[in-house]
Amino acid sequence: MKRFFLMLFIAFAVTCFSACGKESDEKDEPGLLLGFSQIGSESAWRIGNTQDIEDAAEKSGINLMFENANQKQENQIAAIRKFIAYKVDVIAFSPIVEDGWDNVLEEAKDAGIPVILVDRDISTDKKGLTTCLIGADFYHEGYMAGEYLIRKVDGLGLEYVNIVEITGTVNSTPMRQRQAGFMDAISGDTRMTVLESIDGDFLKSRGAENMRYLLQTYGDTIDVFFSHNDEMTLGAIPEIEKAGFVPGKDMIIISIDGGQEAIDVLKQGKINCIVECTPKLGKLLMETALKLKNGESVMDTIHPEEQVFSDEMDTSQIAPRGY
Ligand code: GZL
Repeated sequence: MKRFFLMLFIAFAVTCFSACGKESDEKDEPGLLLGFSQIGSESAWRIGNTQDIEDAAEKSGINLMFENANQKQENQIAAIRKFIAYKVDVIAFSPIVEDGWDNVLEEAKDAGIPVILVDRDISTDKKGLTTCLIGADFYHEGYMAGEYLIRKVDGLGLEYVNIVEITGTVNSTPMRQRQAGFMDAISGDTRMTVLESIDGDFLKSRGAENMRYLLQTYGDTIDVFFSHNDEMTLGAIPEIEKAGFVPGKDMIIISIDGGQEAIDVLKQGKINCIVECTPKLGKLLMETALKLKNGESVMDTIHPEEQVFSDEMDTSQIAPRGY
């Protein structure tokens, strides 16, 4: 009988230890660690993008190491090196400009850490530095802006229009491609003249400053204002009003992003068209990071769905934007 109880105790002890072993293994099995370098907080779009990525990481149980570069490329490069040192599973970042990433991305490649581009692209001759780009088709955004302008000019029966453009950060993907798409869309239309294109760096303050300069230079000859993002548009509109012009009437205003503040101004008739550029890339990013960690293949480029909001529709029906 004693032997029976001894065997029972041994069996019980073995079970406990193996279960503890499993529990401690499970505790030791960490979730995916994702390092993300964000450009900064320059716009409602960027702030919405950050929030969406943080929410998506929490929902998917992914550990997010987040670094805000405060609009400096050198801070993004330092963040990527930090992620390499921490041996994260996946690196993701939104490159503030397209050039200057080869060295640090070679280091990530040598460390065997896959890199996902979020929002913006890089320019490189080297192969295999990144696995995937998750972001808008900026060329198509610019092209849709140009197509809207052609429809608007047709509808107003205008024989010619003078255009001013305030661009986003020079050498950034959205700046390059939005400008290319817009200019390609209007290039065959002899009614269109671009008076000047000026860098606003996606900043509200620069939108105001540049519009002051353009109004002082071209005055009431400006018929159209094409802006690469809502922040600059919202900075420019008070300057247009101070100069005695009615935005959306005396000047056709076309913007890009589609944040709530700008949509509300569209509803007031002070902006004529906003091409959507969704900041909600978090879910796509987490899905892609998990696929890479599991050794699954991913698409080279993932473009989210986007639409155009304009005075051609009943703008009162536009749903809350969430950013
Ligand atoms: C576009 C994004 C741009 C936004 C701006 O995807 O990179 O940067 O249009 C933001 O508002 O600053």
